Amino acid sequence: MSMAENVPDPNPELLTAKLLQVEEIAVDEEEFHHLNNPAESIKPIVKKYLGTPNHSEQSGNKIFFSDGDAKVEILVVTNEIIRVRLAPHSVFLEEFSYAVPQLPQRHVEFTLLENDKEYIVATPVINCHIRKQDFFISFSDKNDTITSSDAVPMHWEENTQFGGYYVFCTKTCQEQESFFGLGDKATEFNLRGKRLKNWNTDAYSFSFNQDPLYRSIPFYISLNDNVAHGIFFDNTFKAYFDFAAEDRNRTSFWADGGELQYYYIHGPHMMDVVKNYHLLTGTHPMPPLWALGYHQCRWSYYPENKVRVIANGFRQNRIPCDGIYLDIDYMDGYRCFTWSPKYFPNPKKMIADLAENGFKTVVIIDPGIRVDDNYWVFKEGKEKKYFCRRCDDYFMEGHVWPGRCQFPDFTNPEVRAWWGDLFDGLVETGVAGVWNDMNEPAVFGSGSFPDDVRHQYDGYRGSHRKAHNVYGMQMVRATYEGLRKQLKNKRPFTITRAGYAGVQRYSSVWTGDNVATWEHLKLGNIQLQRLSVSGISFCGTDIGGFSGEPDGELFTRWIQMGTFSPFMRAHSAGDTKEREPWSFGEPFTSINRRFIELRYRLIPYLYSTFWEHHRYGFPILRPVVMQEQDVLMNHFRQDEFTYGDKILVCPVLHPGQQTRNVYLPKGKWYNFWTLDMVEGAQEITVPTPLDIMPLFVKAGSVIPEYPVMQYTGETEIEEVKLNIYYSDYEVKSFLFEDYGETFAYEQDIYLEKKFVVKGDERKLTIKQTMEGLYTPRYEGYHFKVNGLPFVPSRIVADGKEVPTISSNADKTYEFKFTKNFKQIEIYK
Ligand code: MIG
Repeated sequence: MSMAENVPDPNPELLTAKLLQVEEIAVDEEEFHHLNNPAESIKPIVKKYLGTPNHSEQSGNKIFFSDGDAKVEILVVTNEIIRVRLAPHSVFLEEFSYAVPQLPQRHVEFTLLENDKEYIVATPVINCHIRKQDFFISFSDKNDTITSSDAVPMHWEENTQFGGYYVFCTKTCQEQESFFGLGDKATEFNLRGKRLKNWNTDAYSFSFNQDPLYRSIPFYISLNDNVAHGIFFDNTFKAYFDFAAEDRNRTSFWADGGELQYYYIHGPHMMDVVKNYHLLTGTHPMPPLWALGYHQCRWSYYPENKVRVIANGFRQNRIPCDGIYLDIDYMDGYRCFTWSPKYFPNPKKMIADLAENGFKTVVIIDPGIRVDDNYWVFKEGKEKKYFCRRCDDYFMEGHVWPGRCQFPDFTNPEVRAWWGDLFDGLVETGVAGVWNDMNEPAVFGSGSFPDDVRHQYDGYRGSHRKAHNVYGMQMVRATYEGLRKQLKNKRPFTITRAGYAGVQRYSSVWTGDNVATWEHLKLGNIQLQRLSVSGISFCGTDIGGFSGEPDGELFTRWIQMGTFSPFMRAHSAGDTKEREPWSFGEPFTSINRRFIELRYRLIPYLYSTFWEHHRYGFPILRPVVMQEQDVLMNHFRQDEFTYGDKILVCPVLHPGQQTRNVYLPKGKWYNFWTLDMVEGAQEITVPTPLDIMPLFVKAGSVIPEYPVMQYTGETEIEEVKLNIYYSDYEVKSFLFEDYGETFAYEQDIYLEKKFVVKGDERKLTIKQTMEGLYTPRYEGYHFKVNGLPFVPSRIVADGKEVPTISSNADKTYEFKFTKNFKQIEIYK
């Protein structure tokens, strides 16, 4: 029985029915068999369930349980993370994962207990229970709250065609349990009630609820009764998740092959789960500062003169921009690593001129290599046998942009090293970043590679069934590692369309070919929040929508939301009208400029948030439910998020919208535009004229700000502005500073500043502490104090009276002092 096409059914009632049926057939057939027929003793292929665990043995952090045939391994990874693996006939696959290159090396203490009913593996934080009666595995915390438990024992079914097993895990779903995560899925933020599939797919102009999309991130967060946990099903095969869709009491995940292997990651807060997921799969490296600016893309800007005109357009219109992209038409017949002699006769000169004008050039590179014996990349790859092969040993050939192509096997480390070195020419020409597209992999006509394509898989071998979902990740890994080598100590910038869990270690992502509709604006908002809690914080949408035509209003609303996307790039398909921030005329141009300027003003804040992500595993965008997971209503809020932990962003998602309801989590907030203070834990209605997208700042925040520049680093920063928002309770803020473009931070060359703000009716105190080895060049801060409940009579900084305080009509106060201050008191 082949189930490759059909979704295997996790419903145990149905399973039992099937099982009975098969057994009946087996009995019938028996009558026709000769007595000595050796096939007689072969059992029919049915789903098999774990029996009863009768034995346990321990080796280091691993404990094994067996039912006599199948074996289960429980690995204590950390106090909060336990991994579960199943081997149907007791033979585990060799340990290898692209997602988890190395398990965290931490000291863990755990005990193995046993009573009549169960075995218990107990860490100081969680217990893993293995029930003796039926091998059910469950997890609980130290309050004896069961957070996750099997609804049926883990099970599997043999795959006679390919070998291996379809593997299944089914857990109990609670009445009010919610589910989040899984990467870029184009559906509601809360995944309860959905069944979804992971199989990287080129999904041009995808629609709401279309599945699968470009990425496979088999990680979800469950939240029930204020306790969160995560499940990371580290399996690269086509995989399925059913969040109480088929049966409201069950959540299942299963895959077409590979091992049933998952990590249970304990909360209790969603933030703890995400941080621990990052501990397993890594975080984004620090981006070069320019990558946080505004980027302009189109399919395609060419010839060279067009690129120059667009670049000049930004400077003439005084709209900041750091990155300009060259889509496939810059190449010679779409051959990777070549330039069209007709359209780009002197790319080095063009890139140098652009750089002079403050632009970084990013070029697209696809995986398909044109079959052409006069093309060196093809020749080398062919000679060295670096291209993917079919099972019967023909090369994997398919049509993509260059025509007939072969495809490097990026799962081979030698191929990755070769690929990385191919970038030396582009780097030498001045290219600053690389955009990897079509790496699901996408093939015209057939969609992707056939299942039988073989992959080296870092020595562990596999068919395309196993390698498909990691192909894109390994491509961008090769790209990133190559660039990192070529750029010496400079940070590369990479962006990829496809990816698997852990892809964040090598790249940023965009959500692919969206559409210029209001629905897609709403969807993009959800997708970015989802990517953020799924490990991929450095993400953005094609601002304006890739296909179709936005009007000025939609484009401007998208720019507004994009101002708060960790990655901010406008992009459009070639058959659409010009789409630069000034293309729609006034009032749109001015509003777009104002928001892009805001992006640049907030760069030190975003950069600090990025550090918090890189170093500590916090997501950059945080959905409301992450702020207040104890409020059930918040499990369903999906159109607001915080940018870092201080700024609440409420995108305007409807045409002609004059007002918007906003939910403010508990605490005190300042309306960014009016500076009005608003109490949280309530919904309010705020006006949303075209030039306003509601933004709120948490009371007590210190928001660092740079002067507006036309591109990052245009001029030396002479002073950093600190926007202080009064609070009567203590609030901490951070500022991270370093060179912005090297890896010196890996040698601890950076500065981490901490601010603590606290006020009462008579006084506001701001304290600063610093750690690190970096010294910024600027000397002073320019303070702007918002929301003071009194008129300040004097300000004392490190014991000295501040001579000049200027007061503004909106009751804000400004003054200057050295960047090295320790404590400032503002007195009534
Ligand atoms: O088959 O390179 O998603 O951003 O502009 C289309 C051309 C290939 C798809 C990408 C899109 C890009 C386009 N690419």
